[in-house]
Amino acid sequence: MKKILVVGAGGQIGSELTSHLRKMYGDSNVVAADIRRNTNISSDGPFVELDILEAQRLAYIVHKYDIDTIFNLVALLSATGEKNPSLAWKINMGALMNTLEVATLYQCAVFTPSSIGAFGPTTPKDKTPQDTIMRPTTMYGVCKVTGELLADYYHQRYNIDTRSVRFPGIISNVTLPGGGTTDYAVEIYYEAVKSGKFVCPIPSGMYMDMMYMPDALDACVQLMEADPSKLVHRNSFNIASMSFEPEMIAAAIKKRMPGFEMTYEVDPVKEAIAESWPNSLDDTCAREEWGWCPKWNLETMTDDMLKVIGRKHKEGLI
Ligand code: AKB
Repeated sequence: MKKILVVGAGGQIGSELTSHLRKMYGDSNVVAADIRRNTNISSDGPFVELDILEAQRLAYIVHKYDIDTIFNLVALLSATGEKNPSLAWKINMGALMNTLEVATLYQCAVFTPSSIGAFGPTTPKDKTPQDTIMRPTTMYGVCKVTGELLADYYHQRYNIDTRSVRFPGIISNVTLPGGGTTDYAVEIYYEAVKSGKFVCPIPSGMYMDMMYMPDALDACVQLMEADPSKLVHRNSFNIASMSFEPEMIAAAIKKRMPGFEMTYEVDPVKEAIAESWPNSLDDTCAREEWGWCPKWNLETMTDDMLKVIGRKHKEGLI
């Protein structure tokens, strides 16, 4: 990767991935693109306004900046997708198709994330294997499975270097997620710091895979830098670092903030989505094929999240 374009750079993953890549590859070599200007990512490197559904503008930007790698992070997430399935299909698939077409024109490598949402209720729930039943029941999941197949198709048919991971819920402290089923695992830290209380939309006992942002960023870079001859799979790899249910994250916070209290007001849409997803993934293939090895767990992540969000709160930033 020498000249990188991050599309959807203003989002939860995009904003941190852009800074991470700029530190590794140089500010001027990482172009951030988003539908609207975002001061966090436009101040220390090139920024372009881009609606990814405009394929010609995407092609113009790739050509202008001599891009060799595109990270496509544009997506409507699972809960929002269920509110407006046709819009989710239009944006999620439109973004990917345009990325793949432009990548074919300019011979770019492409990273586009899949998700635990690619699985469904008939998938084995625990230690979900890499290659298994994928019959999702959400529009988000339908887009993710279609996306995996499309990215593999462009690799086989046009020799485009497409690679991807199935992200779990990503927990971070820079940009808030929006519209996901796993968002509660971010919101709980903010509410703990701001009010000492949290109303959880996910029922007790509902396990989902989660990951701290630094591990997610490492996964993106490590996979895109991996030796292609070692990759048996491409689109997309199971990756995992921790799996927990709401009581466990609440207990980790309570250990550090004894006054913290969590109650439940379950959101039936999120409950149904979470119920259809795996409890935990088996990431053996990612470990064997490109050396995936997460560093964070629930305890170390909770220490860091409360420290960073606590500091932001003291400074009046949240
Ligand atoms: C969501 O909850 O929709 C996302 C995901 C797991 O892909 N965070």
